[in-house]
Amino acid sequence: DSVRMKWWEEARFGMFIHWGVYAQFGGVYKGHEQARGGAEWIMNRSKIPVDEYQAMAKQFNPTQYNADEWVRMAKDAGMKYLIITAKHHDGFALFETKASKWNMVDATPYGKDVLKPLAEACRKYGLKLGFYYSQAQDWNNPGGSAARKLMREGWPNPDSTRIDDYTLAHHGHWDPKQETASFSDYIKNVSVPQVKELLSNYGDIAVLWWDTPTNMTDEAANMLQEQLALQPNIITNDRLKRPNFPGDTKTPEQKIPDWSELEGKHWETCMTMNGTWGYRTSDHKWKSAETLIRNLVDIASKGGNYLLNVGPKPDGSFPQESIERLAVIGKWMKANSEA
Ligand code: JFZ
Repeated sequence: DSVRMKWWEEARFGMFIHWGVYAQFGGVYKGHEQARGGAEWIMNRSKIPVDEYQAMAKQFNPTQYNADEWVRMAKDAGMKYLIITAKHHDGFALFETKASKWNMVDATPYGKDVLKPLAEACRKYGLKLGFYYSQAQDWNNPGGSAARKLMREGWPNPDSTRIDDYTLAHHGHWDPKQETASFSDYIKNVSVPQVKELLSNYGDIAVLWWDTPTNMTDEAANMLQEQLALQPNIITNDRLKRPNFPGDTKTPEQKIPDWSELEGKHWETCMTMNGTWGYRTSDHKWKSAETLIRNLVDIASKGGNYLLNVGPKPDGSFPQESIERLAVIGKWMKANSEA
C-alpha cells in the first residue's frame, strides 16, 4: 500500500480539468446568467430540458484541442498528474463508449475521443493520468438524475416557477426523460460499463476521482469498486459512497486544512483559479499567481496535494488567464528547484 501511494505522496501538485458540453454554454442559458454555482452545473441550475441541452452538443466542436499542449502546460507548471472529468454530472462522456450515445464521438461534430490523445500525451511527458467520474449524478442518462437540493430563489430561467414545482414533485428531476429508467438500471447500464471502459482502454490510470455520492447504495458502490481491479495500483478518493467506502484520499474542497486537521491522512485540496470549475465567460474573479503559489507552498508544507483546476473553453483552448498563471507558477518552480 505504501508502494502504491508513493508517487502520490511525492507529487504535491496536479491539474484538474473540468470540460464538457457545459463549456459551450459558458454560464449563460437563453441570455440568462446562471444565478450561482459552477458553470458546469448550468443544466441543473437553469433546469434545461434534456433535448435542449443535448442539442448544444451539436455545436461542441473543439477544433483547437491539443492534448500535447495541455499536458506540456501542466508539466511546465511543475504538475505531476492530471485529472479530467471523463464524465461530469451532465452525463456527457468525453470518450468513446458503448453504454450511451451521449458522448463526444456520437453526439458532437468533433466526433473523436478526447481522452485517447490526452493519455498519450501524459505518457509522453511522464505525467500520471486520472479520471473524474460522476458515478451517482447524471442528468442526461435516464435514472441518473436522482434527487438534489432545490434552490428556488433567484433562478434566471424564465420557466423556473413551473419547472421548480415539477422538480419538487419529481424527486429532483425536471424532465420526464430523466425518469425512464431506475437508478439501479443507470448504475448497471451506464456507470459500471463506462468505468470498465475507462479502466481498460487508456493504459495506466493512476486515479479514479468519484464525486457526489448522494443516493448511492452499497450494491452500486460494490459494483463500481469491483471494476478497480482492472488497475491494481489505482488510487481513489473518498467520494464513492460515505461512510463505508473511504477510499485512499480525503478531498477538502476550495480550502486548505489546518495543520492538525488531516494529519496522518492522504489529502488533496482541489481548487479553482477563479470561481467556477467549468468555463464561464463572465467569471473574472481570478486569484493572483502569487496566491496560487502561496497555496501550493502552504499545502505542500502540511503534507497535502494541490489539485488546481482549469476549465477549458469550448474550442478546446485554455483561458488566457489560466495559461498566464500556469506560466508564472512554472517560472517560480524552476527558480526554486534544486536541479
Ligand atoms: C463537486 C461537483 O458538484 C462540482 O461541479 C465540481 O466537480 C467539484 C470538484 O465537485 O462539488 C462539490 C463536491 C463536494 C463538496 C462541495 C462541492 N464538498 O464536500 O464540500
